[in-house]
Amino acid sequence: MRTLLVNPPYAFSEIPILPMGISYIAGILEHYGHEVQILDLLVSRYSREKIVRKIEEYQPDIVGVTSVTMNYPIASEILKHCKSVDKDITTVIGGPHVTFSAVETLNEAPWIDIVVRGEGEQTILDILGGVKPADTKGIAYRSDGEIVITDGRSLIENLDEIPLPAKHLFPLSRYVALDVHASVVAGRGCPFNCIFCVGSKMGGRRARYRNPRLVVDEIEQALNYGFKEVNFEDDLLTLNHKHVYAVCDEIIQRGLKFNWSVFARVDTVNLELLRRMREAGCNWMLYGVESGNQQILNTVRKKVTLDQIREGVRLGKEAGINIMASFIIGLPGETVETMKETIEFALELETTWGFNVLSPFPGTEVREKADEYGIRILTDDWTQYDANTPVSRTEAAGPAEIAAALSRYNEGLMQYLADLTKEGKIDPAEAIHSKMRSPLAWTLLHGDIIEDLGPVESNDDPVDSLVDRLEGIVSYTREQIKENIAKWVEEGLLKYELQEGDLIWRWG
Ligand code: B12
Ligand code: SF4
Repeated sequence: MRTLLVNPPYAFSEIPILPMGISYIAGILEHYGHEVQILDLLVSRYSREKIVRKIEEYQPDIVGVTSVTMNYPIASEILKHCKSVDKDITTVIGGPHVTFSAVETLNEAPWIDIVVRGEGEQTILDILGGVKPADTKGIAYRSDGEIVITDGRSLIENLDEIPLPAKHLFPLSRYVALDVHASVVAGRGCPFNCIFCVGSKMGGRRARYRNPRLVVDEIEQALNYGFKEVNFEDDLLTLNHKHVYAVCDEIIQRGLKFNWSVFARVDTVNLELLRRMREAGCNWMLYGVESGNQQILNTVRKKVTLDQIREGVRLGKEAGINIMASFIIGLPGETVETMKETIEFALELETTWGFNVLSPFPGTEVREKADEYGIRILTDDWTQYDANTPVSRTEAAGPAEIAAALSRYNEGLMQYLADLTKEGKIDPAEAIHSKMRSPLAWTLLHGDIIEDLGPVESNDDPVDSLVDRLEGIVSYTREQIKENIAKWVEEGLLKYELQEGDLIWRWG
């Protein structure tokens, strides 16, 4: 049985990261001797032709795709294209969006055969192993035109039994050229249940942890691939201090020097822990702060106080870790006044901040009980559920008020960064944690520009020859292009060979 896993595209602004979900799925398939390939449409141009070509070449029995809400429509379209080439291919979709909208998905997309709900490692093995759908836990499928939802699958008890995610099956040089971090998951689950999040519903409310040695093995592997930074993708790495110390000690003992970042809650840290994290290389921590209004924090069940937030930020700074405070606007009870309080609070924290707009994703309590929370959902156009576009409103704050607040947040952040830069305290690019990692790499990858070049006339220097050609194609200065191309060639990310005197370039 051959499986093709497809990584669907989404916007550069959301940070193109090598996805952990299908890496884990690919890892377990490979481990159990199944043939598996990845078609990565995030770091290359998306086209129907490319999908068709891949299906014709590889002839998979199963195609699986992952998605979050905002790229569910394109993920579904990918499976539609696959089915149109070969109707016998079994099409499978997983990830947080479809986990909580399995029936809707199968109703609206007749080309999707199976929805995998929740963790997918054992489920995909069952599907490939020929277990009858009715006996396969954690899926939804059609039987005689009826949608069947099977029993839920228990969460994997011992995460160390799962093989390492198969990052090597992805086009790694492209991710390294983008200068994005490598993802590592040290544990799964979160005991909290904030009403706008499905994190704890996906990973469970009892957190499970991986052996720190395996975690750091995976980090070493990523560093060997050329990644320079790591982000722990755990919902809440800082929950279990013993585990965090063990991971940090392992990093320190092995003498690994790299920067890493985490998501955290302000009430799960103390100075000693943060200092150890800093010592082990943690240089950014993203706190889910959400709002500067206590009533809203209480309503969304954040279970922290404004004073705890102040203290958490202060401790992070004292430990020498850059803090990103993450806010959501448009939460239940939001008014023009509370949005003003939030910006004042963000400024008071004297740190960088990021802001999202509430996206009531399927499976969240705020969507399921929208009326109770005074939230009106304005659209089910999933492409707008990017958490930057207002798709819902409160009684007192609609899209116009939310958009106005967003631009005030933006201006406030820019002003704050400008002040710090003026005082020589920060490098602004570093300060925004450089969401825009390598836009040139993105332009080249996203447009398949290198692939489409064909033979490049060779002059004395291969790098110069490529720069000559690219100068007319991308809108960057010659210096910017040359600096990047030279670096990528040196790192082996971009390669060339001579064919009849011309250069043929490709990503390594
Ligand atoms: C790390 C993380 C990020 C990282 C990395 C994202 C990435 N693409 O890898 C960053 C910070 C970049 C990020 C960005 C965003 N994120 Co995010 N993120 C997470 C987080 C905390 C962990 C995800 C993770 O790596 N989990 C570990 C892996 C192993 O689990 P998994 O992906 O769920 O995969 C398993 C199953 O779902 C299933 N599965 C998944 N795909 C497939 C496919 C097949 C074929 C099969 C069989 C099974 C299967 O099997 C996998 C293994 O068990 C989750 C919270 C959570 N716990 O889910 C939020 C979460 C996924 N993010 C969310 C959101 C909203 C976003 C953004 C839109 C950000 C924003 N603007 O707010 C962007 C979207 C980018 C994108 N396309 O993914 C939401 C998604 C909700 C939704 N329904 O859309 C979540 C659930 C948090 C929340 N708010 O509730 N995110
Ligand atoms: S927002 Fe963070 S703390 Fe709240 S449920 Fe989600 S992962 Fe847990």
